[in-house]
Amino acid sequence: MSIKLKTSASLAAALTLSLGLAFAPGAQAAGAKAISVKNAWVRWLPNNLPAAGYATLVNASDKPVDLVDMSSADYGDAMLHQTVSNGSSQKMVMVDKLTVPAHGQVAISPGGYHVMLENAKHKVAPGDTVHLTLKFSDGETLDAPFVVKSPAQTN
Ligand SMILES: [Cu+2]
Repeated sequence: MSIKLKTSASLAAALTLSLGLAFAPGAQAAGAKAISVKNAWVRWLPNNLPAAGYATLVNASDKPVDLVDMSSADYGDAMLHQTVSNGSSQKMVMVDKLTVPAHGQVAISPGGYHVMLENAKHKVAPGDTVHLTLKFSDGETLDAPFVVKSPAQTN
């Protein structure tokens, strides 16, 4: 009888332990960020002309997430623009939000979207790294490093 009790106590302890282990990865996933940034770079232009930031936003979660705001420690103004073709001419329009689809990605890339970077707060040159703070609709904030490239390094 005493042996049987001891066994069931061990079994209960083992069950508790395995449940604890089973829940651990879920807890980590809940704390992980939905959005990650890859291939982030800036096309630098001389003479204090506005620079353009490009990146791919990847959403690992099962819900769409919107990029809703951005700022930069290195530029006074950072705005999301879209290049729109209108027959033979092109113009830039402001973009209020950019949706990153669930388990998908969206490219901020030449000819489509760009982050307009104006009023550099200090001298920025090719080879530097600048930072953008990206804010998302799920409350997430990402500080993303962008590699600065000269026009000759890009296409
Ligand atoms: Cu622009």
